[in-house]
Amino acid sequence: STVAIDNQLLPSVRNFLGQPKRLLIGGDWVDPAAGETFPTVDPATGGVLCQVPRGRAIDIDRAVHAARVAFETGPWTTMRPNERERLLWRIADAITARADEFAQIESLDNGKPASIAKVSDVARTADLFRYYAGWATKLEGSTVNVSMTRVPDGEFHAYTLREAIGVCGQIIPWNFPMLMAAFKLAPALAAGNTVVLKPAEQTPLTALLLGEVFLDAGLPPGVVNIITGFGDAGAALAAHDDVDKIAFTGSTEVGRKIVDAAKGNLKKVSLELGGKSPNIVFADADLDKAVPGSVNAWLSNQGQACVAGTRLFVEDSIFDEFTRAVAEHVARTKIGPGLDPDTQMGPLVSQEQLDRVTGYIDQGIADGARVLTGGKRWGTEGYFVEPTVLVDVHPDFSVVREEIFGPVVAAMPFSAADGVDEVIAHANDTIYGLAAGVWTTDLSNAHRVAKRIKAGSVWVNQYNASDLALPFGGYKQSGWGRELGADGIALYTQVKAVNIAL
Ligand code: TXE
Repeated sequence: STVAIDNQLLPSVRNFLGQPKRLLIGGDWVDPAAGETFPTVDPATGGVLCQVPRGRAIDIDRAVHAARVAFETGPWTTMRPNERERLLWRIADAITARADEFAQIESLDNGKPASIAKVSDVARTADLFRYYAGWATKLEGSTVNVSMTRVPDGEFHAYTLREAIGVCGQIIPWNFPMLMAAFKLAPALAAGNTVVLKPAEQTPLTALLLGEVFLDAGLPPGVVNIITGFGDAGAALAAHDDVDKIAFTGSTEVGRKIVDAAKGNLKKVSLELGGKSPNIVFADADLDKAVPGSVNAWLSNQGQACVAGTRLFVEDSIFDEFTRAVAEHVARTKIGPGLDPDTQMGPLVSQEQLDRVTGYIDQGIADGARVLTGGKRWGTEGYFVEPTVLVDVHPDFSVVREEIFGPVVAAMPFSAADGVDEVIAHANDTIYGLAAGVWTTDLSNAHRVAKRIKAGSVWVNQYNASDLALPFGGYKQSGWGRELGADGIALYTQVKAVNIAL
């Protein structure tokens, strides 16, 4: 079998894997123009799960055309907002009803434990559609007191309208394939946009299943189009002159290419990019919570999280004790295929990521880092890596400076003798600014650090517990714009000012 733990597969999943896959364009499942396919693999074994259509620029063009027609001719854009709201709820309910199926497919394609995918990725995807469904009926402008209108003189009545942007391109990464698609789809749809979605080549499957759900729920043709393929398809979408907005989550390197590609028609751009987030533990922290919490900070999702707290700063007086406890905690992690119900940590997504992550570990060791636990590939089959704790690292090491995107943390001691200046300087010494964690029982300390950290999200006495109502995005080279919450709606709407001479 190509699938680890084959006997765990749901019949619906087996059936889905066996069906031929197509692109979703204009409400129909169609073959790519050039007829090409590519394999998607189970990262627990390296075996091929199924073939997926390889969309090219020509298919992106067909999809953009379908999205344009859907945007300009309705019924999507002329539909009453409360009908759009109900449709988004139907989508969420269908996702919830098929949660086990989504979780298994996500697990097979990405490697993450299905048990976690179900309560996290799948549940939060449904939550997102419900959350943004509520926004559909609450997109309001304001009346504005216009006392400074000069020409012509007289009386004025002015107001703003919040309107959809139009055709939105959305390029999705492989670490949270379904959830990252939902981050972008739910607000775009609530605001009445139409979409061309390009999932990551490593993990195209849950997007295709979402396409089924959209059609079943009655989403009009062309409102969401799904083109599976590689970076060339993403590049064509980012450069397309009839796309009004491009949203991207992925590497900072490709983020820069998106900005360049978008220049042609100056489409709106939002970016959620890499990170190298600091997680700061003060000696007064509740260590029973800070140890598992700091492990979750960098090990969650096999370490493949843009927010991962991979620079662990620990106050010097507790450094040895704390890092030893972290190492003991992670050494107990149950590693295995995602479909095994006992698995706590699955494989990395691909051979490329396995090579990349083990390369970083080897470089760290060559630079002089000491391995407290882990340090190498796990097993001989699939793309597993041991959870790895590195100490004796210098701020110049690549393991401290660069995003590794695997289960690797670099721990460093700091002195709080003169307050928080030292640790703040180290924490902010990065090109990134996505997230940060602070562990302390001193309330003033917590607020002081939260204020001085240059990052889009700061977590105090917890790590990773975000909320769909809270804005999420990066300072510095971690991105442009904020997804989720009210800010997420702002990314998919534009404001029109109307000024009337009475
Ligand atoms: O990402 P890419 P990769 C980081 C992480 C990881 C590294 C490399 O450090 O190790 O990036 O991963 C599409 N124009 N993150 O190479 O290439 C691609 O098809 C338009 C952080 O897999 O950025 C996929 O759909 N699109 C991150 C998406 O971009 C292009 C999540 C992401 O792939 C394109 C993932 C192009 N020229 C990786 N080239 C996060 N922020 O969470 C590729 N793509």
